Amino acid sequence: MKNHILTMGAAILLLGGSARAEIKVTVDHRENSDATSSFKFKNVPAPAKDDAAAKASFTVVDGEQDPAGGDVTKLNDGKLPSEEDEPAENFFFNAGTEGGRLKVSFDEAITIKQINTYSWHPSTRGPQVYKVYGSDGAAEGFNAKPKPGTDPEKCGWKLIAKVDTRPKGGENGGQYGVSITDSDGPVGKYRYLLFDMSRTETDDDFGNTFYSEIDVIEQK
Ligand SMILES: [Ca+2]
Ligand SMILES: [Ca+2]
Repeated sequence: MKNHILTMGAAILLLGGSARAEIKVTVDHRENSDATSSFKFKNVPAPAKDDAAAKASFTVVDGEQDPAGGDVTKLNDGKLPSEEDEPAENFFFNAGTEGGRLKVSFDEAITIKQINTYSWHPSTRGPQVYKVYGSDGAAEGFNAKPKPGTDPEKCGWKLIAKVDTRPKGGENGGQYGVSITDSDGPVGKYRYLLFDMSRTETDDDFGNTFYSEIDVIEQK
């Protein structure tokens, strides 16, 4: 009990003096009835065409692409699906699989201001569940392609954010926009990003999210 009280005291002190930078995950959602191909949200910027991700290369590090969907270039082509169920305009991991890992590589380390991810589907493939890591690739023992079972944080990657946009109840379809920022400046300076994506449910085979675009906005 004594320990517990001490811990609480320390936590309050930390909060009291918090001018510390903090990663912020902003989630926005539009119901199917309200969503349009422009992906306009109240609190998350609309997808961009000329962001830093447009010139980056996207590769699947682990998992299988669903052949019914588009390939990874759908994530940075600046194009968006025009309707709620348009597999060819989205990238998603294969039906019946747990998800997978995607790497985004830039030519050199860039200062990242925002990481924004967008998805659209009428039901359980709408919400986004992922962790995103960053790396400059310089750490000793850096693993550029960590497979499942390998914790990226143990091989040169830093956890940037955990994202889970699944609603607590009710309908989970629609359009989702996520924006990862920092309360006090850039998100970080990274050459590589790693997305560890999970399916949203296991009730059926169709829980892997329809990702329409991933934007990385550089701090100029
Ligand atoms: Ca883009
Ligand atoms: Ca796209």
